[in-house]
Amino acid sequence: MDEQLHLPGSCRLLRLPVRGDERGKLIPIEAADAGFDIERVYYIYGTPADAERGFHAHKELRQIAIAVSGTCSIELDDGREKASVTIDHPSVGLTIEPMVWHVMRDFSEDCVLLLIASAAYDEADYIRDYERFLAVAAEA
Ligand code: T46
Repeated sequence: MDEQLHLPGSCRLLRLPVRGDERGKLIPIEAADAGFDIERVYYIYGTPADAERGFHAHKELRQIAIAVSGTCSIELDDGREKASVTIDHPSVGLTIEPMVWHVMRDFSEDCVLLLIASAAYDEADYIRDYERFLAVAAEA
């Protein structure tokens, strides 16, 4: 995997390694590629086009988001700068680092958004209040 452009909070776009032949394509993701020990995988699908998800930051969780089907956009905000990234191919991963407020929107009807995560689900790791997020980010 390699990185491409500057994004808030040290988030990165990753080009995932496509192993393709006449039978189709396969993309392996190992912990060494992810940059963290993979503890959880989940996916989001069936999202209405006008729905917005996220609206939180994680204190410690590291994640990689991959649109394994379809497209969506992810807004990233580290409290100082914002950027919106459209992910639209199974060979592209977007890292979502700790203390990055993120909002997912513009889901295509066929979007399946795969998340690879560094820890088990823990509601205590979420900051869901934007003003609190800004205050914590300002202290960092
Ligand atoms: C994130 C973005 C990208 C679980 O029970 N286990 C899980 O592993 C997750 C991720 C969620 N849940 C439950 C908690 C809620 O009752 O599933 C429900 C929906 O979760 P949430 O409203 O947090 O979904 P999103 O799409 O706003 O956020 C999710 C992840 O929660 C979050 O960590 O970074 O996707």
